[in-house]
Amino acid sequence: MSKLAKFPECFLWGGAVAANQLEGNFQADGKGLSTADVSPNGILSPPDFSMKDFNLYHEGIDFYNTYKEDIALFAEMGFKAFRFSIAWTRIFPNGDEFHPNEKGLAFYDNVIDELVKHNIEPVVTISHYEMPLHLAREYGGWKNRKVVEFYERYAKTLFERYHEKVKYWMTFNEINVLLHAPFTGGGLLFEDGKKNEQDIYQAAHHQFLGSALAVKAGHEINPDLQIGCMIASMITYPYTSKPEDMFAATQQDRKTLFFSDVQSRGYYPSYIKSEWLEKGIHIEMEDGDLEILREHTVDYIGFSYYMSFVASTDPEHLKQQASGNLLAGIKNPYLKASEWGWQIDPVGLRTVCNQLYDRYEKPLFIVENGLGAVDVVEEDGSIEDDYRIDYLRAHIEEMKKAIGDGVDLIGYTSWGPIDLVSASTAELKKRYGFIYVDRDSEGKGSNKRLKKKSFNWYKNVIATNGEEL
Ligand code: BGP
Repeated sequence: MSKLAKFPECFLWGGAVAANQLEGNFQADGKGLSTADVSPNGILSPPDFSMKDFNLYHEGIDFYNTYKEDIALFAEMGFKAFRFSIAWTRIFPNGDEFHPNEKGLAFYDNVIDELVKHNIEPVVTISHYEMPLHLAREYGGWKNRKVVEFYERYAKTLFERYHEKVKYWMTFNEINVLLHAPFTGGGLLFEDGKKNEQDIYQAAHHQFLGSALAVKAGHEINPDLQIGCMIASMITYPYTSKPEDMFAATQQDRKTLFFSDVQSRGYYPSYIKSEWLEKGIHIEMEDGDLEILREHTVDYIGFSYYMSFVASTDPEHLKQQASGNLLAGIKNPYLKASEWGWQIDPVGLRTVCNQLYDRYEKPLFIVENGLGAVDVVEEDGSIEDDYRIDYLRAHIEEMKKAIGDGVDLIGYTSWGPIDLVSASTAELKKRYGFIYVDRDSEGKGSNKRLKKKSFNWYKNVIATNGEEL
């Protein structure tokens, strides 16, 4: 690594959240029901339409009412950027309306103005793990081409309203979630409950179109906008140096890179066309679709990074399972894991940065990373989360090395700077924040905010632009 490696002066340090995991107030001011509102057991579980039971997503951490106080705390830490998502259903409650809900827009006007007031760059995810439930149930979700039009209208509404205040956008959070959790990723429901790849890839085509049309509209409205993709990066190592293991790792990586390949390069790679041919998958396209994909590629590559994965062709290795973000995998004997079994691999982040930059040669933005852990509040109210500091420090060190490798890295927004509802477990037990929220998985507690030890640590990281870790 070059000893001179430094974070650029304008590096976007901050944090990232998603509407459905913290706003609560799920029916306030005309908001419609979203797919997240009927996923009370987390993104990987099947939806429950009965809505009878308590659902923590409906309450979040009440950010809908506390955003001012919370943003003031982010400002105190020196945040340069704050990534959040807009709930589609606050703007278009059913998704297929012609006119947006002004009250929903008013909430985001306030959030954005509050950020701008504190000199925090707002970074907006247009769709983070949710869509109007009406579009899922009445239209079949993203497998229906009509949804492209609804999404385009929604995205345009946001660009028109916020293009002077918001420069950085992402079209879909972890777009590759569609393969692993098709209801969360695309509002897809299957009659027999079994995933159907034909529908999934058809929905992917529609999302790629929606994303490219959003890029087109955004750039027409304001050419300065930076509109990125966002993938859950899942770098895969071969378990051994056996050539077959290496090829298995390559194939597994393609499942993720397929999405950024299309969004960044603007065309379907030959490996996916071969796979579709082999599986008898046929994607319906209209004339002009491929031109749209080619002409409106993303400006930067956004990605989350929590862990790395392992591939093997040996059935014995396959038995050694580790859990993970969206996907379970094989245990890596060289790595320790979080309490939820996610394997901690800071060096993997450097490798991912290099892999993505080599492949696309576009700026990279790490928009999620962090450690989910159980935090304990001591009698004096302090929270000694040294484990979180260790995790973040190790990852930031590797980011610095990646910059030394020549990677153009523009920012880092760690996941959940304030505790919020977990996407996979739907609980408030797995916490990521620098700011503790006094609320438990049953929704009980004062909802008070407390600074963890990591609060001041991260504040100093930002103040020294990553020089003091
Ligand atoms: C990512 C999602 C986030 C987030 C994070 C942590 O995949 O984009 O929404 O929640 O993972 O996951 P979890 O909350 O399950 O620990």
